[in-house]
Formats: sequence, structure tokens, C-alpha cells
Amino acid sequence: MHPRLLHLLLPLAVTARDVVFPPVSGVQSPFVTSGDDAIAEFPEPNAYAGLTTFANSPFVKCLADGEVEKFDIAFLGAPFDTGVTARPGARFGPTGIRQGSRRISAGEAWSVYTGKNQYLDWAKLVDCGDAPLTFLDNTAALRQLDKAHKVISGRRTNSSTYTTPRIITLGGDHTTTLSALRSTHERWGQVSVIHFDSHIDTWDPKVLGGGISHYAGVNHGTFLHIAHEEGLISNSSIHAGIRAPLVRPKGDLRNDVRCGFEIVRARDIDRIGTSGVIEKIKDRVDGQRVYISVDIDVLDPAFAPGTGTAEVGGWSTRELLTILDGLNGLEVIGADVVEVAPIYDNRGETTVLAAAEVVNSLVTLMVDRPVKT
Ligand SMILES: [Mn+2]
Repeated sequence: MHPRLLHLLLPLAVTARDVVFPPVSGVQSPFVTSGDDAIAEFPEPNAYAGLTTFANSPFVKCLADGEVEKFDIAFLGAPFDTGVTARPGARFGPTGIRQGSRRISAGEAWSVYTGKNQYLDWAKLVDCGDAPLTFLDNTAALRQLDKAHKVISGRRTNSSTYTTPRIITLGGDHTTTLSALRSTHERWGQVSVIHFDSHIDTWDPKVLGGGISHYAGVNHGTFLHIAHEEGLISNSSIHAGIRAPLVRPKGDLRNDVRCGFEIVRARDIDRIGTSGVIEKIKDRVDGQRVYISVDIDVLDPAFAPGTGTAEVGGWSTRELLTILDGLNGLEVIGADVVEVAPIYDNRGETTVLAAAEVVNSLVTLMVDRPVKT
């Protein structure tokens, strides 16, 4: 190149870094009105800044000694997956669900369906982080989780009317629901369980895992049987989305009824639709306080591949969300989303996005219907 030409081009290369938009309709109007000051300040809120909590909620050290910041509804991670009969990985579920919720933040959570924003309502929502659980001893870990629930549900609420905080647990394998039910029983008495899952999870410990040791009998397929034995749940509970095969031809279902459950199978939705499923659930738990447990494997693996015991032929994310939102009006005293194993998820984060949205629906149910102790 001729040196003189290079001399001409150099200033161009430097100034090309400043992007100047061409005038629109002959009028030049700047995009940033307040100049560099607007960039120099850090605008609030930013969903992608800071450390990850569920839906960018404030983090509170709920298990610390003494008084802590008050709250009404707490998110609590339960990183536990040593009670599984299939693929492990749900100990990373709490982290995965929080990651899936990054897009959700209080200022931008107005529902296009209801016009409401559950994050800017009466309830103060906080993320308590994860319960510190040992990963080497199931019995000890579950005792630690029992205690975490007890401490958090024993805190003072921000509201003066509704005095017991409620907890949404981010699992963890399904065994973790047992700790939540023990805690809710202590605070609220017996509850009906609305159990979304492809598996019944009322297996007798002698049939599933047990017989070897008491320890092995407490797992993610027996916890509802144990909850029944411990008298934590009432005889008006219901499963929804069931499709996994049974271990015994008749014994499993007989035991399931004995544990207080009725069943909505996955394919029932083809006949009765989402509104039919909602009606069945509401009829079943009529007049009772409920605990809602969502095993993410209730969804078809097409919608939630990131789980330990995937079963094909399940519901879509939209169907599940419609059903959950249709349960509005129920007194929900606790809830969880479990069995999220991010290691089997895909690059589009399909499973953790679905799990976060399920938690979002659970928050809405709890905020819409405050419960007095
Ligand atoms: Mn399951």
C-alpha cells in the first residue's frame, strides 16, 4: 500500500470504534439521554449480576444463630441424592434450579395470565441457600435436613398476620420430602399430599431396597409409605402423572390405597384434559391443607431429560403448569421440586428452566392464599 494511503486510513480505523447511529428521518436523537453517567451508575435490578439465588431473591443465612432477617416464604436447597435407585445427580438440583431461575426477578414478574406479580405482593421471599448435609451418611443427612426445616419454619415471619414461614424445597432426590413432611406435621398437623410424579413412591421398604437394612429402606421410592407410617399425612392424598411400572401385580396398589392415595395416571389427561385433572385433585383434597411435591420426572423426558429415573409418556411442561396454576385457592403449607439432576440436562437447560417455572407457580399458589397457623 502506498504510505500516503495508509496515513489517510489510520484515523478512520480509530474513530470506527465509536458507534454513531445515522439520523432517523433527518433528526439525530441520542439513545442514551444522560450520556456516560447512565453507564457509569449500576442500574437496578440486573438478573445476571451477583451470585445466583432463586429468582434473584435476597439471600438470608436462615440457619445462623440468633435472630435473622424476617421472611414469609423461604427457598431451601436440599443437596442430597444418596437415596436413589437409579441415576444419581440430584444433589446438584438446587444449583440447577437456581440457574434456571436467573431470568426471573421481582421487578419483571408480572403474569401475562393473571396480571399479578407474586414477588411484589404481601409476602417476603428469601433464599436460605442449601442445608448443609453430609453426603456420606443418609441417616445423618436426613436428620440434618429435618433440623434445617425445623429451624427455618420456626423463624418469625415478616407478616404479623401469618406467623409461620412456609418453605419451598429445591431437591435433592425425593427422599428429602420426608424431612419437609415431618416439619409441616409439627407446625400444621396432618396434610394431604398432592404428589406429581411418574412413580407412586409408596413402596413398602421391604419391597424396595429394604430387607437388607433399615437404612436402605429409607429411599426415594418409599418415603411416602414412611410418611404414612409416621402419621404425617392424611388419607386424602393424590398422585398425578403416574405411569411407571409396579414391582408387584396387586400389592403395590393395595398398599398405595392403604397409604391414603388416589391415582391420576399420565394418560388420563388424554381423556379428561387439564381441567379434568385439576377437578380430580381439588375434589380429593377438598377442605384440607396441602403439601405439593413435584418430581420433575412427571414431565416427559422430552421436556425434562435431566432427572434420575426418566419415564417416557409423560406430561408436557405447559400441561403441568396449567394444572398447577389451576390449583389456586388451596391452602398450600409447603412444597418442593425434586429429582432435578442437571448433569443429564441438555445445553438448552430444558429441565432446569421447567423446574424454575414450576417453583414460580408454587410461589404464586402460596402468595395467593396466605395460611394462618
Ligand atoms: Mn419419580
